[in-house]
Amino acid sequence: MRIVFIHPNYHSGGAEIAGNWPPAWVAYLTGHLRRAGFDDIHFIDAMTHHIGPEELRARLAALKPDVVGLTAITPAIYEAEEALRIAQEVCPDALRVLGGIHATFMFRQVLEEAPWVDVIVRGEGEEILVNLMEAVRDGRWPAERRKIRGLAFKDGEEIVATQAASTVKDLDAIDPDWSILDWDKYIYVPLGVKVAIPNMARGCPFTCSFCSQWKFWRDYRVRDPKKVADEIERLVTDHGVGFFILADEEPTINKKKFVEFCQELIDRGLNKRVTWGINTRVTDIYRDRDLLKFYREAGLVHVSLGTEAAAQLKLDLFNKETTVAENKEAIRLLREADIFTEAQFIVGLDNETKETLEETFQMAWDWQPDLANWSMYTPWPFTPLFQEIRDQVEVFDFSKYNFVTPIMKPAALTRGELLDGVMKNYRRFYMRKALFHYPWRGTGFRRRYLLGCLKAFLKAGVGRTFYDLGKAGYWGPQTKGKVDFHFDDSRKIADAQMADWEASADRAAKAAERRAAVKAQMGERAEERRAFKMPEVAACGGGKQQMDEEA
Ligand code: B12
Ligand code: SF4
Repeated sequence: MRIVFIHPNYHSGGAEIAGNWPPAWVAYLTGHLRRAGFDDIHFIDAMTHHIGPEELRARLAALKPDVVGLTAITPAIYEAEEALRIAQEVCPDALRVLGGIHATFMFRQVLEEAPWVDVIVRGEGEEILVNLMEAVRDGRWPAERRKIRGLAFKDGEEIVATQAASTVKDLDAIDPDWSILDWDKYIYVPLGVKVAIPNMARGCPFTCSFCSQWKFWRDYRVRDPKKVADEIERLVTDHGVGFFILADEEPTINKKKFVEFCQELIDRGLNKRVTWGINTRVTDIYRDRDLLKFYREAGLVHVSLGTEAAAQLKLDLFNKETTVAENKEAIRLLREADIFTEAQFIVGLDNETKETLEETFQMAWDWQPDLANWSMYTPWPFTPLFQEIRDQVEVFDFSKYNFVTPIMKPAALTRGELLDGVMKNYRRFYMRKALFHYPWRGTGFRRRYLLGCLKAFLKAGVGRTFYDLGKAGYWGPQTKGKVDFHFDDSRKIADAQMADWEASADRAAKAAERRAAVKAQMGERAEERRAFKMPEVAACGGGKQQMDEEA
């Protein structure tokens, strides 16, 4: 049985500017399928290779798959649907499968707008896909499809969602097959080396209101650090990987496992062969203040922090459970340990003004991270914050839900002014860094890395791919009144999806209760922390944040 995975050809000028990134989902699903005896698996990375419809058609015609599987984050959904439509034309007998975060939550919308999608896998793919493929192989599909957990499909006019599958409890049973990828293209521009995105932990115990990740992965689980180190060793030795980022939402929350992982890299000498980065929370950083140099020794060179908002007001709205003072302190601690810091800001809510945008710049400059990002608030329809502000959402063209397009229009700004304000922040921040900081910071790795980051920014700036500026027609402040984001106004929320939301209002209320409970818990922890240091710190997720082994 031949399975062909396709990563959709979607692009938006944000994180992509740092290079071509290997799609981890393909490696993780392929590894699990191979273990279950499926070994005729192929992969087309239409994103990295910019493969358009005609070439995709030709590739599928040549491969003659029995199953075609696509992934989609929200902005890539139409590209993924289109690729499956092409598959329907070229290989009509192949089963068309869609997975990933968007279809997991928006399956009603997707099945209504793209009825040629045969089946949606909801949630983590490894176990559900194996069950599905076994049913297909053994001739039990479609007769037994209602018995397989974690699926959604159309049965006549009825949209059926089978019982949700549990999360993958034994993460150590997952053994990704990274050899499915064609490695030459996956280069991290700042360092000029091959890059990978392994996954050590899944889930996040926090519940930030703008974020969909904690809902997607549900319970927090960590792999055996030795097994993750084995994976890194294979990536370095077999595929020449020189840099990786952990795909995890929260790799550090289980401090014990994270420390074990670092120790393992050091013991195996991998810290001399590969450097790496993580996204994590501010609170974990100063919980681990005495360990940061050890993390650096293990090869951790880049930490991206969800500082999220300069104003405490926004931090509270986002349910982020951190304070502005904590953000500044975390960055200082990382700098001291010689780890690069990237501060992430979310802008573009209803109450954004020129002044609040300016504040974020002043904060960024005051904190002095090495890199700063201003992301546009994007109202993922499956998040609690969306439920609260949904009457203000006018744009349902999901292809623009990409952190770089202003989906929301602030009351006091046009979308063009918002984009212009963000660009002004980028220009000032990176001009000053380029002139006064990057060229003069050390002579070794640090300087090379910072200049490499600058190179990535410049390349994207010159190519006008940065922030999709070329597509929107932004050429500087003088054009802010003329930018056009080309929203497709015909895109609306499907009736079925709308009905589902109404029904989920009740569930949202329960989630709010849960958030309140977590917040109360955080308050207690903050109390503990206050008792031993940093009296200015209010509520946070630090202190004794480390989770139980069993959790
Ligand atoms: C690495 C990464 C990237 C890489 C992409 C690498 C790549 N080629 O895939 C880079 C840096 C390029 C990137 C860019 C962007 N990203 Co990104 N990225 C991530 C990150 C950190 C990890 C993704 C990952 O590999 N996870 C691990 C794998 C194993 O999980 P997974 O992909 O979800 O797959 C599992 C399931 O979803 C399911 N599954 C997935 N696909 C399929 C398919 C089938 C057939 C089946 C059966 C199952 C299945 O099974 C898998 C295994 O369990 C996530 C955040 C996170 N921690 O997940 C954000 C994230 C995915 N990114 C996001 C966004 C918005 C973007 C950008 C639009 C931002 C920007 N403008 O730069 C761009 C879009 C790029 C593009 N052209 O598509 C959002 C998506 C939110 C949403 N609701 O859609 C996320 C969740 C971040 C966030 N905080 O919200 N990103
Ligand atoms: S800590 Fe990060 S991953 Fe977790 S809920 Fe908040 S934003 Fe999402």
